[in-house]
Amino acid sequence: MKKKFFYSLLAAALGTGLLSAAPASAFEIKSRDEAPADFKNILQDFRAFVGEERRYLSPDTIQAKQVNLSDLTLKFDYDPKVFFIGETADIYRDRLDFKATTGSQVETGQIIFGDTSCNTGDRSFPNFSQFCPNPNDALPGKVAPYKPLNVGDWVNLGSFQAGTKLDFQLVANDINGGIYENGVKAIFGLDQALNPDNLQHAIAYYYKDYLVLGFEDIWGGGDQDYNDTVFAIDIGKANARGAAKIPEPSATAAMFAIAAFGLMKTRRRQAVR
Ligand SMILES: [Ca+2]
Ligand SMILES: [Ca+2]
Ligand SMILES: [Ca+2]
Repeated sequence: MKKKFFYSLLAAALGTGLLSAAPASAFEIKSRDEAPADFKNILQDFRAFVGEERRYLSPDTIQAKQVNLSDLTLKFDYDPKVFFIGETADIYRDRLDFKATTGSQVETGQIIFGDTSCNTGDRSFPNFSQFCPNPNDALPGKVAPYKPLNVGDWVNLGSFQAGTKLDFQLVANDINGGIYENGVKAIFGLDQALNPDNLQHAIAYYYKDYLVLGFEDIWGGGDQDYNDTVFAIDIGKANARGAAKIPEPSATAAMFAIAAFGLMKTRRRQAVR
């Protein structure tokens, strides 16, 4: 009897299109509680890489933090993991995609996070506003991966062999229909030369064997705060240490430098007032 009732419910749901709205997700999004201990222990530190909405970064800083593409090529076999850190996107809700190239084999168009907005429901997370100054409510009818994220939500990208090139793309405001300029969709990658506006849209930091990437989601660069979507990648200690590190005295110094940008901005604001 119970089974019959279930199937009639199922049929009704299918009939109304309720169930067909659920998209297939390539990756299972897990919570920070399920994250490896190494990550959980330093999760609070990562807020320094988000920084303020519309923070000022000098052109030199932006250029110095250009992603070194060779760092994304695995030197050792590994299961890379991607952790959502935060965002400062106000109206836009971006989508993060993953691409892997192993020899001539290309896996492309895989959605990691369909809505890289911070979840308003995560406000009780310590220092939430420093990770997420502009959180958003879920859009009606959307299910994972098209739902806002909690800080530290993550996916395991799967097993990849040495020589695999990892790549990430940000599809600006995709869930709201995307952004178009002269009919060209705003999809920004790590390689500036391949971006439709020919501008740099990502900056990179190393922190304790994690590669942290921050994206600028505005066509033409906009406010250039490069924190509209921020995520950390675990490429494995061996890969991270084998990578040609981005010139930076130390991660701690980088964090202080970022904090200083925030401070300068605050002072400027106070001066204006
Ligand atoms: Ca922003
Ligand atoms: Ca937001
Ligand atoms: Ca921005």
